[in-house]
Amino acid sequence: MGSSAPTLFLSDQHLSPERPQALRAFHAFCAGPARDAAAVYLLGDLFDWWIGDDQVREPFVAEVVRSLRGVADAGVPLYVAHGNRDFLLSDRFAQATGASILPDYVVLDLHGVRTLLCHGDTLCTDDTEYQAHRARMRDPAVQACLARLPYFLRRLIARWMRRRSRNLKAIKPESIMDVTPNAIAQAIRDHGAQRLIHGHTHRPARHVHEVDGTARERIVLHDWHDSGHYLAVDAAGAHEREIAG
Ligand SMILES: [Mn+2]
Repeated sequence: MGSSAPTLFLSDQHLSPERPQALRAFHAFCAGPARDAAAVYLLGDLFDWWIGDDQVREPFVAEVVRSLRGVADAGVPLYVAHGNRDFLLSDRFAQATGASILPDYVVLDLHGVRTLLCHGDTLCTDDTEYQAHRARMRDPAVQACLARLPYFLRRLIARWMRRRSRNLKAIKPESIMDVTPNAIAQAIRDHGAQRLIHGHTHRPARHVHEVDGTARERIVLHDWHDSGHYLAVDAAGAHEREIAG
């Protein structure tokens, strides 16, 4: 792998059997650009739902695991962050794919730019209802309880939660579901970051934030609703790329 190989960032594929186009684009990504990368960072919500690592029994998941394994076997370091949909991704998934699961915040030195990575949901601090739900779902006792339930029951709960989240989204003001400026400034300050890369909001854009008198860049990753998208960062800068399904 030459030092010129780009590092790739992507998020919000929301893979599920209902989204064959996103699945095709993701397999194309794994078979193509991912293999020539210096590293690949999946920044959350790779799956539209994840009810435990025994979900690999679903055929579409088995195929995704195989594709990811191909990337890892090609010698490309592979990292996966939890999203708000797939926060139960765990050790067995990591072992099967060869990926490492990331903590909520990660700092990288990318060609001299101190870069902070996260999914993005922790930055939506105005949505107090969601943050309370998130804290509940991250409680190890709650997760242990869930893990003891039979598969079909977890699947039903996940379906019910997705419907509930859709209904809540319909009645919440748009602004509440976006990241809040204070949370961005705080995260940048806490990690001494020059650049922040995140997904989650499905509002792809590049922003400049002035924090403590210095301009910092914030790149919001594209979701995979229409086609596949990733960000390629090399010594020359950060570039948006598209991959068809
Ligand atoms: Mn998300």
